[in-house]
Amino acid sequence: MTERLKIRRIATEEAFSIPEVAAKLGEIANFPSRNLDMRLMTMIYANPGGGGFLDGLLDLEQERLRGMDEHGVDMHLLSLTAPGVQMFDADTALDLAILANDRMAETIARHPTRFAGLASLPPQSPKRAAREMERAIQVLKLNGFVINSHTNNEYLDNPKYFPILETAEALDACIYIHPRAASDGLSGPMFDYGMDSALWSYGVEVSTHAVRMILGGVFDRFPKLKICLGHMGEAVHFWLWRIDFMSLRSQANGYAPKLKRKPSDYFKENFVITTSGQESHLALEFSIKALGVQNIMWAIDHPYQPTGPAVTFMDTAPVSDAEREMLYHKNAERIFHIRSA
Ligand code: 1DF
Ligand code: MN
Repeated sequence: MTERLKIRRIATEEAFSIPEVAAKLGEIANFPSRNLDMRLMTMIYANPGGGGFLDGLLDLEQERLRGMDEHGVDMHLLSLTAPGVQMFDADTALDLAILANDRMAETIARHPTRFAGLASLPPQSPKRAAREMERAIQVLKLNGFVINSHTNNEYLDNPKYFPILETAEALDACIYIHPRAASDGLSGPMFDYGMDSALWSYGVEVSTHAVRMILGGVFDRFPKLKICLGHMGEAVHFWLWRIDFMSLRSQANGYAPKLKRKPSDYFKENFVITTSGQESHLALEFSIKALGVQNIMWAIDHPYQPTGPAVTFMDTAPVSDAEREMLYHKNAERIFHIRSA
């Protein structure tokens, strides 16, 4: 192992899949569609080489653990890779979420110091999703939830999803809103130049999702709800001053419900962020100043991002030792209820 700082490293946006989900995504990828997720799905699930990612997604206990050891990564907080079960019909989505959650829990049970996990759920059926959420936390002892942004072009400010938000709040379990490609209404200009996925559309999609939830009053209704955003908060905090200012006008015009607080207050209290796939010290420094170091967690985004540079990024970040401990593991332990080592 390369000489590294001795510190517990918990990586918080680490993707995996199971063969059953991969096979179903392969079927979908073969349908003709203009949905923006299709390019990535075809590359990974309907391509003999799996786009170079499928092996890494399906492997939990071989190369993944070896790579973690090599780079001093103690734990992966696992999540079923995007788009999760959100492109399936409701019954398939529920069945596959349950299967993926069970598999993840079995893996965690075999390696309780190496893995923790965010449970999947089928937003397509919010009431059944809520029951699986309770099982995931209370029976499987998982650590929170992942939702891969929109479902059939709808967002979590839609009241049909309130059973999911209410359940997450009641369980004190954070929902990680992970990207998928931009919904149909946002996707038009994203088909060119490779803008369809992580390069641009993922951030537009998830930042839009977060702003919809804030402006729609979700956090007045669920004041203890915690949402996690990857990719350095999808840059939402860069916009807070402008959103605060402009939201006064949109509320006065009756375009948006009257909020109890400023949009920025909700972002600072109801959101936490991770550094996945955004290895810029400048962006990290800004985020610490804007949001407080207690709200930021380290992530790699395995297998889509390489581990070594993600570790070097945080090992060399211009922060104090105490701040590095928070970024690398203490915040994740608190927010995702991971036992401290
Ligand atoms: C990619 C990036 C794919 C992220 C992902 O899941 C993903 C990519 C399908 O680079 O194609 O989770 N990401 O979070 O940045
Ligand atoms: Mn990711």
